Parts: sequence; C-alpha cells; structure tokens
Amino acid sequence: KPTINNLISIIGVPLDLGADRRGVDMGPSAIRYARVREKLEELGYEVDDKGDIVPHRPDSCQLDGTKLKYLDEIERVNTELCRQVAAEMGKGRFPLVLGGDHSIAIGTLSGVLQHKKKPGVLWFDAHGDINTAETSPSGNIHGMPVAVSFGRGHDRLTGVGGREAKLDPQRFVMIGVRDLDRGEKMLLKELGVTVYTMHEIDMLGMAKVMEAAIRIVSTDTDGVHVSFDMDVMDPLHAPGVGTPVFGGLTYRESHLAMELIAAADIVTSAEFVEVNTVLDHRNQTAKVAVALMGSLLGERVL
Ligand code: Z70
Ligand code: MN
Ligand code: MN
Ligand code: MN
Repeated sequence: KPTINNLISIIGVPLDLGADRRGVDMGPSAIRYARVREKLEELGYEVDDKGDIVPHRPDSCQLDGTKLKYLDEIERVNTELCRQVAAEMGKGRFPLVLGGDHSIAIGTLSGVLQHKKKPGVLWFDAHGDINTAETSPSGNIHGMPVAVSFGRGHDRLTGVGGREAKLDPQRFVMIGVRDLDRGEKMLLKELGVTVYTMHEIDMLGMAKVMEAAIRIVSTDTDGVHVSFDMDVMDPLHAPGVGTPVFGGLTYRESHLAMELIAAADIVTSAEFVEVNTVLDHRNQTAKVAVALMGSLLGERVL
C-alpha cells in the first residue's frame, strides 16, 4: 500500500521565470518563515530541509528562437529538481517541494516517475496548465507542466527525466479549475483527463468531489502526488498569487480536500506553488499553504 513514513524532505525552488509576474521566487522563503518545518515536526515527522535549487536570472527574456520564455533555465532547474526528488524518494523519504511557479511540476513529476510506474495525480489549480507551445497565449511555461507530464510539448521539457517516464491521463484529476484556454479544453477532452471545475464543486460539494477524485487516483496506481497551486483558492483567502481568479475554493473547502486525502492515506509526494510574496498581505498566503500542508499530512483538531 502506498503510504508515507515519517521522513519528509523539503526542497525549495525559488523560480519565477515560468510566470508573467515576478515575486513567486520568494515563495520558499515565505513558506519557511511561516514555520513549515516546525509544523511538520509537531506532527511527528523527521524533517530534512535540502535548501533551495537556485535559478540564475538572465538579464533579459531568453527566447532562443522558440515562443517559450526562459526555456534554458527552466529546463536546467527542473532537471536538477527531478534529480533531487528521485534521490529523496530513493532514500524512502517524502518529497515536499516549495515553489516557485508551477513550471517546477515538470521536475517534481519526472522525479516521482523515476520511482513510481503509475502514480495518480491530484492537481489543484484555477488553471489547466496544459498548454503547449502551439496553444499557449503567453509563452509562459507555468501554463504547460501538465501537457509536458503527458509527453506533449517542447522536446527540451518532455526530455526532463527521460521520454518514457510519463503520466497516464486516466490517473490524473484536476480540481477547482475555472480558467482554461481554448487549446487546453481540446487537449483535456482528447486525453480524457477528469476535471472537477468549480461548477462540480458547487453542485456536489467538496466532500463528494474528493470521494470521486480519490477513488480515481487510488485505483491501479502505486502512489499519489498532490500538486497545489495556491491560485485554486479564492483570492479572498489566498491573495498572494500571480494570477488571481475570482470564485475559487474557500479556506474550509481547501482544508476539507486535504483532510480527505490524509484520511485516505494515499499521498506519496506533494508540492505547493505560486505563493507570490509581492502581492501577499502579511504572509497570509504562505501561512495558509503551511496550514494546508498540515492537514494533508495528518493534522487533526482533536
Ligand atoms: C494561461 C497561460 C497560469 C498559473 C497562470 C495561464 C496559466 N493559461 N498558470 N497562473 N499558475 O498563460 O498558459
Ligand atoms: Mn501567465
Ligand atoms: Mn498552476
Ligand atoms: Mn494556476
């Protein structure tokens, strides 16, 4: 049974080159300042903070003849992240990756795929992040990691971690989506990804949605990765994100989702991304992220 032992490795990735707005590069610092280590230690985990994978910042936007912004550096950082996630999992440890923009899921997921043949993924996001160079309206790589993890997209990105190690869309579930580009809608339907938009959450309630989502990712899988983009939450509760979209998850719905995943005892890796400290109020969004990590990793009121 895929479950976690009591060993967690924190890996910070202060990368913001995948996003339009600067400021998510301070996400890992903000989350540490919000006492992530102390929270996990209170819950009984042994925590090893591996520090940050530090990106270089080119003076100007690098395009290298492609539409993708900062492809070189994003490929390099994700290759290193893949290596570190794989190394920690190889030691039997649970990788907890702190972003940074969501392009880091390319490295996290390819690292997970070095150890798991058929992981399930729970992807919490206002967005689909399933653009390719052809469909992207922005050229921002944080809008592409889901496509890349299915083997779709630029060679330099799908090559991270090896071309064979890719996810099965049947084992991938998106939750909280409310902003998709035209090409993303087409690819989601073509690949048969399960998407619980805000509409389904409104209609069924978070408990029912999570029950269905957990069933999908825990059927015929050998682990579950949780990728949590803070912009899935309503900007009222998580104002410090680069791309706020109204009508998102409440604080309560987000915690309930994490608690139900914890109760199912399925999670084997996680990442929390897109905390933008420049746009945050008194580190609120980083604090919420740490509270959600607590719920995901077994915190109970009583
Ligand atoms: C848009 C794009 C995105 C996060 C924005 C936005 C993507 N679909 N992802 N913020 N986290 O540019 O591809
Ligand atoms: Mn963008
Ligand atoms: Mn995202
Ligand atoms: Mn998003």
